Amino acid sequence: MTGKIAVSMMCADIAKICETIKTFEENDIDYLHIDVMDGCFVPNLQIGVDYIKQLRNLSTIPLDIHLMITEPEKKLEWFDIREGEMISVHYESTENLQQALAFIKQKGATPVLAINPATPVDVIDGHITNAEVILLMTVNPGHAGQQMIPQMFEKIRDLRKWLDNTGFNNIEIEVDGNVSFENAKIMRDAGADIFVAGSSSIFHKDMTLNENITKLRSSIQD
Ligand code: S6P
Ligand code: MG
Repeated sequence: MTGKIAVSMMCADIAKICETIKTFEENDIDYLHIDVMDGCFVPNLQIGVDYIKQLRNLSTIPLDIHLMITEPEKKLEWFDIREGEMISVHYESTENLQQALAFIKQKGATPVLAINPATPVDVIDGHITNAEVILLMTVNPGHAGQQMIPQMFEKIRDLRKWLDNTGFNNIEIEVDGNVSFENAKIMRDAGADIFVAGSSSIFHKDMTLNENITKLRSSIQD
């Protein structure tokens, strides 16, 4: 068994985007991870609705859209969500989490509940039946190229244990932030299933994309 890879498109070289996507398709990459930031929920602005629509025409790889925006339930309609995509909404971003997760499910996509590093795992308790994946941020959201917060390894272990002990062992854990080759291995052993790969792995400058993909795959192999 191997974990799934969601490549972080904000780390891709825009000048080589078609070539890069072709390499991902040839390597059976599982998802294209798209970070949407509104300059309000996080201190950065990143990628809009029209860019996402164009990206869908460039690739058959399903999108993993990570919404770092306030009140996502009021904006989900704009994204033209497709079946087979994963859509993450943050626990900290809205008081209407259930509405947001239910909308995603109704569109045939996978509802993902995202939590920030400072948010304890027990907040998911009341929302777990509406989510199919939990996205654990292992850095504070907003920027690529950060150092992972080391306590997050333990958080992955705690969440995996909690899910397994409460009958939710089918719920997957996605990790996002400094998923380096070394960290990915520890995260896999701790119970992570989906790995957001950015500047510290797939787009690492020392090797080619193909070499980086092979190296990451071997880190997340059981
Ligand atoms: C951060 C964002 C992430 C980053 C990714 C970058 O707010 O949600 O998806 O793009 O973590 O990867 P790396 O390896 O540069 O940390
Ligand atoms: Mg992300």
